[in-house]
Parts: sequence; structure tokens; C-alpha cells
Amino acid sequence: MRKSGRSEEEVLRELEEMWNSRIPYERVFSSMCTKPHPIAVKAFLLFIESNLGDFGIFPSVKELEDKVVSISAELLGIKKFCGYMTSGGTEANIQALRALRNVKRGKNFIAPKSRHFSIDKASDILGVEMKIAPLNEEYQVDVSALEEMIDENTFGIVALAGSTELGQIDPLEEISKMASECDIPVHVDAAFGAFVIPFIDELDVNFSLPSISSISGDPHKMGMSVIPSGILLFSEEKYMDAIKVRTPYLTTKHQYSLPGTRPGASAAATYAVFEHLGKEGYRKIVERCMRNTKLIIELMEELGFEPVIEPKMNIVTFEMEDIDRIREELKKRRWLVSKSLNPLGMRLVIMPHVEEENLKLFVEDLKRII
Ligand code: 0PR
Repeated sequence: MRKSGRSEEEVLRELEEMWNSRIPYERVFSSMCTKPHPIAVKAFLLFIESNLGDFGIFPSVKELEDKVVSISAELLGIKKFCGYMTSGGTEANIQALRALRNVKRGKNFIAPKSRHFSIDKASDILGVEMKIAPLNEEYQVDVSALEEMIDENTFGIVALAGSTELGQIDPLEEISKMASECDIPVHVDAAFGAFVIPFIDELDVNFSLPSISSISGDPHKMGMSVIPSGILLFSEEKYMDAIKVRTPYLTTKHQYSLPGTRPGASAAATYAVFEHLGKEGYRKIVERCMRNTKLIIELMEELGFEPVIEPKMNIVTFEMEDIDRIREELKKRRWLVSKSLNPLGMRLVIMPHVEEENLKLFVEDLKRII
């Protein structure tokens, strides 16, 4: 650290320059995050000092967290729940698996090949084996293969409602039926899907099924809130209790979250955007993302690329062998896309910041590259 400080103006100028050097979100098709809604930013700033880790000092943030959790549950059609706000999908996945492991005391869990890498982190941190279930031709988990992998040490199953690479949804009803017969709880990772699925009529996904023990969803993805904002819902108190830690010297008696100190500002921001947009507001945003997803498919089909699956949500992936070269070339032209590995291809996340006009410009550049 320098001995004497620089002026505020000078420091901020340096930061502004750094910030301005980025590729703006308008040209980013690789991200599940987006510009937070302006009301979320205002609410975040209003509560910037608050700490959910010691909410006795800021009682209103606990109230806001509870409201965010119950609005999310209602949106997903879940009547009986408990839960808390996480820092995002990674914490939610770690905590959900920790709860299942603590309740059932098993040594392994099963996750689909399409899982997000945060599940691998959970396996490592918890020191439990992760068995990887294969997928069917639609890139959903193969339920009969999954069933065969269950053994006497299995404490849980992970399913996806919005896979990272394809936005695919695993057959939850089928998984729930099988898991109920085998008496194994299921964690549903809906980090991306939770704030998309409820707004697409054709996606009739039932989150309130037997054996689904937890569901995660991220307001900092399609919820238009600030980073960090995640939700973790449990079907029964026993799972929450299984991750409860005593905090004797704080203003609160116990904690459920992985971090101790955590932003109350996220709860305020998420509540603000939920209240301001309402279901109608979110529906409009999702509909526009879906229209743009259909548009990019049409434009890509003109270039000879077919989507790997008919997209369920606003993520679309095209098989592409020389994706590494194409991605580099696109980056030189200041477009960011991501690479899918299973199958190898170009993955585009058509977030609310993606404009129709930019999709057309992007495809023109892509045409020149190929
Ligand atoms: N579960 C699923 C299905 C996910 O897709 C992700 C993140 C997570 C869990 C973990 O969520 P957190 O990153 O909030 O802990 N998927 C995105 C991805 O890997 C995360 C992301 C977001 C990456 C924005 C890049 C980016 O610019 O693609």
C-alpha cells in the first residue's frame, strides 16, 4: 500500500479507464449474467452497509431475505419450503449436497454428465464421491442408467432445470418417481432456469414433486438482480437444520449460509426488482429473450448451423468443430461467445442485454470468419 493516498478524482479516473476497457454486455453472448435492473442497483446502494450475517443489527434485511425466498417459492409453485439467500448457484449446490449428506450420511451422490462444475467443487469440499450419470440423445439424464448407479451409500441425486451448456431440463417427474421408490432425495439445480421456466407457458415443469428435497435459482442470472444473489429452497426443515451452525456471540443465534458476512444489499436489490417487475415484467423480458433466441437460430441456419437441441430456454448451442479458432476471431472483433464441450460447439446465452440488431451484426462477422 502507498504511504500517502491519491486524490479521489485520480483513483476514480483510473478505475473508470479500467472499466471502460471491457467488451460491453451488448456484445457478450457468453454470459448468464446481465446488467442488473436499475431499481436493483438503487436498492443495493441503499443497503450497502448491511450484513445478513449479523442481521440483529439490520432486522429489515432478514425480512427482505424471507420475502425474496417466499416470492421465489411461490413463483416455482412450491407451497411448503424453507430456505435462504445464497451468493449464487455454487454456494447453493454445495449447501444442498451438504444438507443431503448430513441427513443421510452416505458416501456418494449421482449427478448428470451435464452438471455445472460447481457440483465437482461440492464433491471435493464434502469429500464424497460423485458418480456421473450418462445422458440420453436429448442431453437429459438417462433415468434408467441413473437408477442403476444407486447403491447403499448414495445420499442424493442432482438434476438440472436449465443445464449450463444447453439449457436442457432433466425429466423431473420421472426422476422423482424413481427416487421416491429408492428413497433418495433430489437436488434440482435451477440456477438459470428458475427465473425463466415460470414465464414460458410451454415449459410445464413441476418443482413440487415427491423426493425433490431442494431447488436452487439465481436472481443474479435471469432474475435481473445484482451479483451476488441466489436462492436455495428446501422442502423440509430437516435439511435446513442439517446445515445449521451456532453463532453464540452474534446478534443472531445461528447461521445457515456458507459465508458468515454476506450482503443484505442483495436481498434489498432482489426484493426491489421482484416487486417492480412482477410476473408481467419478467414475462416480457423472457419473451423478448426467446424471440431473440429464435432469431439467432434462423440466422445461424442460413449459415448452415443447426442447434444441438431445440432450445427450451434462451441458451442455444451449435455444433462447431473449429470453435476455438472462430471464438478467437470473434473476440478480435469484440464479440464474446462460449464453447460447449458436450458436444463441441458454440454456446450462446441470449440474455436481456442482447439486442436484435447486434445479433445481425454478429452473424455478418461470423460469416466473414467462416
Ligand atoms: N448451476 C448452473 C446450472 C450454472 O449454469 C451455474 C453457473 C451454476 C450452477 C453456478 O452459479 P454461480 O456461478 O452463480 O455460482 N453458470 C454460469 C456458467 O458457468 C456462470 C457464469 C455466469 C459464467 C456469467 C460466466 C458468466 O459471464 O456459464
